[in-house]
Amino acid sequence: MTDLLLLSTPLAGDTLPGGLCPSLSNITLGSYLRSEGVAVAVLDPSTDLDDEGDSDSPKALLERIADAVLKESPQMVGIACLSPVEGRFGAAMARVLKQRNVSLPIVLGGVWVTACGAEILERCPEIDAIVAGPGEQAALALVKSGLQNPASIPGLVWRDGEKIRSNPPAETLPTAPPVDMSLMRHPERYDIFCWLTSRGCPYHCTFCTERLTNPGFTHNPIEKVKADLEFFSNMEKSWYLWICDPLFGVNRKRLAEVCNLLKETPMQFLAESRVDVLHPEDVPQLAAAGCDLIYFGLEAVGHQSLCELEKIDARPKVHKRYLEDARNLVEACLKNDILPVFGILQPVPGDTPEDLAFTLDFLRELAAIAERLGDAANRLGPCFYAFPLRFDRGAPYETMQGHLEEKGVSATADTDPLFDDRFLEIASPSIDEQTAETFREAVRALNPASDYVRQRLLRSYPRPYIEFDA
Ligand code: B12
Ligand code: SF4
Repeated sequence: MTDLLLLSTPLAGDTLPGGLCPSLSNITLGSYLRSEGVAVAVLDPSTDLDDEGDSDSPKALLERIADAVLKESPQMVGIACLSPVEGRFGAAMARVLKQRNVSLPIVLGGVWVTACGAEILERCPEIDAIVAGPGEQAALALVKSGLQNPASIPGLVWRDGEKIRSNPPAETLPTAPPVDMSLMRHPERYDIFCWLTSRGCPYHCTFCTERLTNPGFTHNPIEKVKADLEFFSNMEKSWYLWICDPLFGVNRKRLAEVCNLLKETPMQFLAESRVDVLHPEDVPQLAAAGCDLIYFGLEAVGHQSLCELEKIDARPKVHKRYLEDARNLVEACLKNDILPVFGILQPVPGDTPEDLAFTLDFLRELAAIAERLGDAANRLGPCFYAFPLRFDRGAPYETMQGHLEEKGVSATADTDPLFDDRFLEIASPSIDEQTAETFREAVRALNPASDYVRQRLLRSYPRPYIEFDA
């Protein structure tokens, strides 16, 4: 009998580039619950359904997933929702499951629902409860007592007659058990594994929701890191690791320890960091450990833009160092055969055409480093991902409405204020939507055209989620 079945959002079919990757939220939660003796199962529709129905419509796919869920007669179903796209799947799935079995409890958890639990319950009668914040203790309590004593479950958002109540969230557990590979029914079908060696981030950028589920910054015990890597290394198929610690490399001693462990594995990996956190001197050991790509959340270049995002403080010398760090890291990465990839979120509130021109000049300068290095750049050049700035629920920007109005900012109009992704549309009176898109195109045009670089980028892409109507 399954006490709790954790369901993952299905990924788009294999006509798209990019690989399959299991839900880290479900694997983390499932590993903890198994270690506590709970009968937990993870169902990933991307790998675990039978092969028929490859060309399902979203509606038919939901029915097929419901067949697979109900066949296992779980006591409860949990759905991880880290962003609105997973929330839309969660809402649609709950509706179909409840139509087929009205007494099956359905609980949602994850970063996105943490920010809007009460609204989800108001809108979706098929969802029984939400877990806000870290989910381990809540899921354990839910498995033990179901929804009979909701006030005792940490982080639970629940219905009490006509009212919606919220319990204080649990604290992040100081330690986590190793990844339990047996939770994946077909580990050989995955290509990429998202994995963390630490949780949280000491910074507080205005657009970022990192603190919602991880208010503190903690390293996973090195024994867990070691045990996970041993599991991965014993697999027949070698996955590509996406190390998604928000700030990989913040502690240099720890970085060296993790790199020494990674070096012993056959896996290649990418890591994510900031230009003012990772030291160029640490790049060679990352390369020796199997790193072939580093993603830097550069986000912006000009002083006003970086201060606006609270990426840096207002001191000019900090800004100067930020740019210098970016230059040095491009050079170190290229020389060590690591592809440096920079995320750019400009235009940001208050930007002017001069801010955007300044950024483009700087990014051109970064691109020119590859030309200057010639053969020493290992056929690589820096890559730039230009995204519109997201206004995610629960990010500091949510509480800064007056500030945004003052800067002349407007966001994309919500057709559905709960389930729609929300982006910055007009950054300031002098930057309209068209100027913003023209800027992003100019940034993307700086990317190396080579197929060699493209292949390296594609290797690290998880396929996008399938879209469902909430
Ligand atoms: C891994 C990851 C991904 C992976 C997810 C797939 C995978 N294989 O797991 C990929 C690369 C696909 C991805 C994509 C995206 N991501 Co992402 N991603 C992350 C990342 C780095 C880690 C998430 C994670 O697994 N954490 C570890 C687990 C254990 O923590 P957790 O999910 O919070 O789970 C805990 C609790 O929330 C809770 N819980 C979670 N699920 C459940 C379920 C139940 C039933 C219960 C009881 C509890 C529970 O318990 C868990 C244990 O404590 C986070 C940042 C972060 N550090 O969290 C960003 C993050 C979640 N992503 C984010 C974003 C914006 C995106 C994208 C929109 C990016 C984009 N531009 O496309 C897309 C979303 C998809 C889309 N197309 O729209 C934002 C979300 C912002 C928001 N609130 O909406 C985050 C927070 C990054 C950030 N700081 O801004 N992402
Ligand atoms: S954007 Fe990066 S550096 Fe800023 S708070 Fe989020 S995780 Fe930390």
